Amino acid sequence: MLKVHCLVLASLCYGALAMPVPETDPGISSTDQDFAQQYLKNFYPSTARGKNTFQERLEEMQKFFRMKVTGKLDTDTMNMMKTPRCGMPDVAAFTTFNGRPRWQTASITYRIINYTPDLPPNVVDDAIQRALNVWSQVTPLRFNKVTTGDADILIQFNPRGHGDQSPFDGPNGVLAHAYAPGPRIGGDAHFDEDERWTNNRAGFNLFLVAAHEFGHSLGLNHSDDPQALMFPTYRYVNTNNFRLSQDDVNGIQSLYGRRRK
Ligand code: TQI
Ligand code: ZN
Repeated sequence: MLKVHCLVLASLCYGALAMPVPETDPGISSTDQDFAQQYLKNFYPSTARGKNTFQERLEEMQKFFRMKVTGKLDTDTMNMMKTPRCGMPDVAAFTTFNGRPRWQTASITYRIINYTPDLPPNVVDDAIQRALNVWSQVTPLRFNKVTTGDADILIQFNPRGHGDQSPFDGPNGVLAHAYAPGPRIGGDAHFDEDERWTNNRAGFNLFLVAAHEFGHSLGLNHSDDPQALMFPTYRYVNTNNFRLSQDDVNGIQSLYGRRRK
């Protein structure tokens, strides 16, 4: 009976805090738990899945330090938290491809080889142009559309196998892929025609996915900043006043510099 009572009390105490009851090894004191909670709030202010629970932040931290991701406050994790550290958050950041491939000219051509039947062609044209603008707004890069012959960035919509080494997989799963800057297939962006491409929050928003793919076409690999366009999970956001995250801006400017005023 006494034991049950203690449990109820303990959960009542935790209930008063912002985060749900953390799973914790028995050897860890409540002072240490408070310490851990404050540590995670300070250094993991936003998590990948965006719910910012104790467990999510703890998992982010364990991942960051390349520890076993248990989501539990174990002694190893507690020891890491007690290790003297810098006061800045453990920010996730952009990455580039190996060798930092990038376009050697600021003037880049693109060509839309074919169109998805999901949207009127002018809507596709517009989504692609806006997706490229996202990147040209913050760099010296300029994108010129061509309708015949070769181009740096060839854009196409296909289902399944489409002549490269990476066939698409039907609805969902892989939505699209793009190649890092380079000759021939380098820079090209392929969209899976088995997805439903839209201009809104239904299906997959072509502008958002294209903007992400063009990040790859320009030399950005994935970011582990959950707010970044280059973060590797799809998340619909309002596309009217779309803004790159600071991390995406830092990434693309590390390759091409800032926009000249
Ligand atoms: N396609 C992957 C992507 O573009 C393919 C891929 C994985 C890739 N790693 C890569 C391409 C490294 C270039 C470099 O990320 S996907 C999203 C997001 C995909 C995913 O279909 O999984 C978007 C395509 F971010 F939403 F998950 C577009 Cl926006
Ligand atoms: Zn990607």
